[in-house]
Amino acid sequence: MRIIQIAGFLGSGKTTLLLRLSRSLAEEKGFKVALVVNEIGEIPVDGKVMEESGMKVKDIGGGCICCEVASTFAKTLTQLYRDFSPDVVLVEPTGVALPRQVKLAAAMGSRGAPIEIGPVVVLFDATRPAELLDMELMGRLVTSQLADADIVAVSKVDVVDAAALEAAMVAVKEVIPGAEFIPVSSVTGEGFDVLIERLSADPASEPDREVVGAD
Ligand SMILES: Nc1nc2c(ncn2[C@@H]2O[C@H](COP(=O)(O)OP(=O)(O)OP(=O)(O)O)[C@@H](O)[C@H]2O)c(=O)[nH]1
Ligand SMILES: [Mg+2]
Repeated sequence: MRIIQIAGFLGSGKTTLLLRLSRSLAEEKGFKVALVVNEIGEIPVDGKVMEESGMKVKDIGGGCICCEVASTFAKTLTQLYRDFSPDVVLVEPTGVALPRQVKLAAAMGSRGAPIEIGPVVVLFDATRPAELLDMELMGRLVTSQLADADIVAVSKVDVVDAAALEAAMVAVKEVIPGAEFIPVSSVTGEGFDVLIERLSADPASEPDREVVGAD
């Protein structure tokens, strides 16, 4: 059961991407997909609609899955495995969570489920790079989130021009030199082919991928 985090700062486009991505992974790759959402964001996830398309949705409230409700998160993963046995679990943490802590919390579910910690996708909103990386504002948190990314998905590229996209990537590279970028738009679907291939790649081809879990 592969756990894929869709992380990133508040409003970066996590839920919108998660909804489109979950459909693509189910339809194009034939994966059984579950979603775990840790907040009441701008766009609600309509569990009923998603479940009609054969997915399972769990909504965890009452705190952050990387700290206050980490054990609820771990139990939710175990339960999902027992009841639904998904191939992929897409997780949306809150916009202020640190992906490395969410990973640790997910690994706690490995006592009751064979958990593979998949790639961490961190969204970076291409429409406001300067504000996001301003160290007087949210820069420290955003930089910390980006440092945990396996893939930086530069989001909302449908509303920026090529120069602005380039500037956003240059700004991220300055703080995270080795970042792997995929420019994406959840409106047009740009970048989704690349993202889907990257997320569904066989983990055996990525030797540093963490695999933990019950046998
Ligand atoms: N133009 C454009 N707008 C987008 C895209 N993705 C998301 N948005 C918009 O950005 C806003 C925030 O999107 P959400 O998907 O709710 O972002 P989020 O990261 O889940 O937000 P929180 O959960 O509140 O942190 C919404 O108004 C979306 O419609 C995109 O690819 N292109
Ligand atoms: Mg959201």
